[in-house]
Amino acid sequence: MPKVLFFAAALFMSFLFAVSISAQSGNVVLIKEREKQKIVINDNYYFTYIFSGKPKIGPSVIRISIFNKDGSQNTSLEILGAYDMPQMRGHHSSGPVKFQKNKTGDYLMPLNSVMRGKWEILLEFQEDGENIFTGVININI
Ligand SMILES: [Cu+2]
Repeated sequence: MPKVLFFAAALFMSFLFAVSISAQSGNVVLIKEREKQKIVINDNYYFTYIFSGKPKIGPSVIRISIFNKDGSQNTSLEILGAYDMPQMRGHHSSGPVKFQKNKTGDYLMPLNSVMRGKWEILLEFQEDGENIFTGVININI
């Protein structure tokens, strides 16, 4: 029974996330910057990302570092992530996952790519519970 509840909750959460993303789909930024390049969140913050190794089938990790405009590190924001294959949407969806902060203040999310092809990673940055930036990174496995 708890397992059923868990799945129901997970489904509901992914539904909510999908709704919240699509409601502002006009504002989803296509992130073209590559690993380690600066990506502007707003006037106050920017971030960089890096993968643990080359994208390939199997588990990996995306690591994000957030910076204030003066270049100092910021650890006060929250990041939600979700990944999926756009050509078979929903089949390997991770659902929304909260990035976990590590000791050095970077934000981590595990990825698990189970097939070759195009994958998208959706990122939502929040400040005090409010969405301040939504972006998508496309990768080829
Ligand atoms: Cu697939």
